[in-house]
Amino acid sequence: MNRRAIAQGLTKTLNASVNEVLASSQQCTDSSALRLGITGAPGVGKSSMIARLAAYRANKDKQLSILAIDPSSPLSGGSLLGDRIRMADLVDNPDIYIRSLPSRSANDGLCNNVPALIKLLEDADFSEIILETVGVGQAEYAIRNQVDIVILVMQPGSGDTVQSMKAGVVEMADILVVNKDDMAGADIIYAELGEIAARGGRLEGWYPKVVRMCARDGKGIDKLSEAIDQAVAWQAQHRDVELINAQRKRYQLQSLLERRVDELLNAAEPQLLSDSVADCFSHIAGAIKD
Ligand SMILES: Nc1nc2c(ncn2[C@@H]2O[C@H](COP(=O)(O)OP(=O)(O)O)[C@@H](O)[C@H]2O)c(=O)[nH]1
Ligand SMILES: [Mg+2]
Repeated sequence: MNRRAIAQGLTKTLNASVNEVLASSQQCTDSSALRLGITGAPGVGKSSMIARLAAYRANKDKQLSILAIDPSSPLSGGSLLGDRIRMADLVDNPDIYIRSLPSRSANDGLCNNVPALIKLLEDADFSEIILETVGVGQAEYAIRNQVDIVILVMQPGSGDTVQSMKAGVVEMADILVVNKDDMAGADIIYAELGEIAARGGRLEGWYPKVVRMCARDGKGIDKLSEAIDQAVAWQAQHRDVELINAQRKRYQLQSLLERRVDELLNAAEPQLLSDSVADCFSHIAGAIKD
């Protein structure tokens, strides 16, 4: 893997303007790479879990990349993952590429040009691409259509965690993880998630797997990896590739349009706003294509 080229490509793509993305006219749709989305509140152990998972799943025939879109992620700070696992463990792994990205640039909790960033990694022949997003509600919805499998990570002991999660966030996951199994209260949240999973997931016929693990010492990572393989096998039989591609395209289209409208509004203010809303609207709508 050419880390330098990948790093430069990612930076360029991250900063690409709407027009540059359009000009590249790449189809950011389904491919052979497996896309895993890992989400959950800050501090539940997403980064720690990803480090374990990546080390467990990567090998010379299966290279893996990680995009961490998490402003609070220690990935960006240097010392990755708390006490036991260090960034160095992954950085030294020839089969893993990690990049952390600022989420400031997009308003949905992801960053700009996520579809094109993923496409770049797919073209670089990674077999698996892991996206870490901070659990702010919006990002879960934004990520859902960009990945094949959504993994929601939770931890015990935060009281009424499951009930208090925004409706739909838990239901949207394909795999539910109770991390920090070493902490008190893990049984309770595990049972709660089991009940939710039994109702069925976002894909009809798929009942989300519930996995408990401890990212700190790695216990249970084999179960998580197994759950991913089961979800992949199930999806291979049941997924509607045309629908998935349409949803991915729609997301990309919508985020490019939103950015373009933002750009135009910023450029036109404040004079523009002295007109009626209808006039402003026609002005912006007309300018979108220019
Ligand atoms: N007790 C315990 N702590 C953990 C476990 N996994 C992660 N942590 C700690 O939780 C904190 C947040 O972890 P991090 O991976 O950065 O969480 P993220 O914000 O979700 O990416 C760190 O101090 C980790 O060492 C675990 O399984 N058990
Ligand atoms: Mg993190």
